[in-house]
Amino acid sequence: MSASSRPLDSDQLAAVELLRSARRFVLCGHMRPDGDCIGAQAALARVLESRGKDVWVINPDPPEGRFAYLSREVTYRAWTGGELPVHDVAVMLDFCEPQRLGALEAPLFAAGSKKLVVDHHVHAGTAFWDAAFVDVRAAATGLLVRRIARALDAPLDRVAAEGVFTSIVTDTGWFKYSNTDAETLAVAAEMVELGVEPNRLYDALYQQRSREHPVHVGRLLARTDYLADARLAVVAWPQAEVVESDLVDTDEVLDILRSVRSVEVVIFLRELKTGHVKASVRSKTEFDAQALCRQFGGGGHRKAAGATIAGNLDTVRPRVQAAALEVLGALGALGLGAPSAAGRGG
Ligand SMILES: [Mn+2]
Repeated sequence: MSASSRPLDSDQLAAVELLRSARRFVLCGHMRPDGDCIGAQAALARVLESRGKDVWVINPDPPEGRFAYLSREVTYRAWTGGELPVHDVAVMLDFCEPQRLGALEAPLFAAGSKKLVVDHHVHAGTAFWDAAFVDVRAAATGLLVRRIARALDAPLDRVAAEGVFTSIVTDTGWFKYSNTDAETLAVAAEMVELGVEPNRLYDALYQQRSREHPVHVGRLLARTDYLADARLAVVAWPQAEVVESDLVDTDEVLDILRSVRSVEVVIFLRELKTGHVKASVRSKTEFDAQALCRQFGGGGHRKAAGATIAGNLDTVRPRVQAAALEVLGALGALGLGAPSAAGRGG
C-alpha cells in the first residue's frame, strides 16, 4: 500500500463525513500563517468548492507576500473585527491550540459552528473540537488535505496542487528535515504531475529577498553563542532590533546554525513588543524540541518546536538555556547526542 493511501481511522472518517455533509465552511489558520497553513487552506478551499460548498478563508494575519502565487487565486481574509459569515463548520488548519487564533479566537468560538481540527501537531490539554483529522506523524498539514481530498473523491486542480506542494516544501525545509518520508515525496511528485513547477515556487519562496537581507542574516548570526562544547547554539535578538529580525526568515538562520557539525540544538530567542519572548527550537538528534517547549507552554514537533514566553530576554533566556542544557546533559550521559566524540573534533 502506498504511503498516501493508508486507511483512515474512525476519527478521520468522521471528520471526512462532516466535510462531506456540511455546506458552509470557514477555514481558519494561526497567527503569522506559514506556508503549510496557507497551502493547506488553498488546497482545502479548492477541494470543498469543487464539491459545491461555500468557503471563506480567514486568518488572524495576512499571508506573506512571497505566497502571492496562492493569494492571487484564493481570497485570504485577515481578521479586522466585524462579523464572521454564517457557517456550519469552522476548520482549523495546522494548529490545535485555540489561542493561536489570536483576535479571531473569541468571534470564532462565539459562532455556533462545529469545530474541526486538521493538524499534525502534538496536542496538550483537553480536546475542544467536534471532529479531528489529526496525524502527528504527517510531515505537513497539506498532506492531510491530500488524504481528505482522496477520501472525498475530489480531484485537485493546479491551485490545490500548488497549495499542497507549498505545505510540503515549507514544512520539510524543501525535503531536508527528518519529517520527509515516502508520503511527502510521493505526493510532491503527484503535485508536479498536476502542474506544479518546483523551480517557479522555489524562486517565489526563496529567491526574492531584498539586497539588505544577507546583511541582516549576517548580523543575527554574529550574535550566536555556543554552549556545552558547541552542542547548543543560541541566538538572542533584543526588541530594540526587532525591525531587522522581522526581515529575516527564522528558519534560514536556524538552518545555517544547524549546519555546524557539533551543534545538536539551536535556540532562537526573539523579544517581542508584547512583553514576551518567542523561542524557536530545532534539534538534529534525540533532543526533543517539543518536550522542551512544552515546559514553557509551547509545543510543536520533536525536531522543531516553539513557545511564546512571558518576560524579556534577561529573564527568559537563562531559564530556556538551563532547561536545554539539562536535557543535553542527560542525553550526553546516555550517549544519544552528537554522532561521536571523535566526530565533534575536540
Ligand atoms: Mn505545519
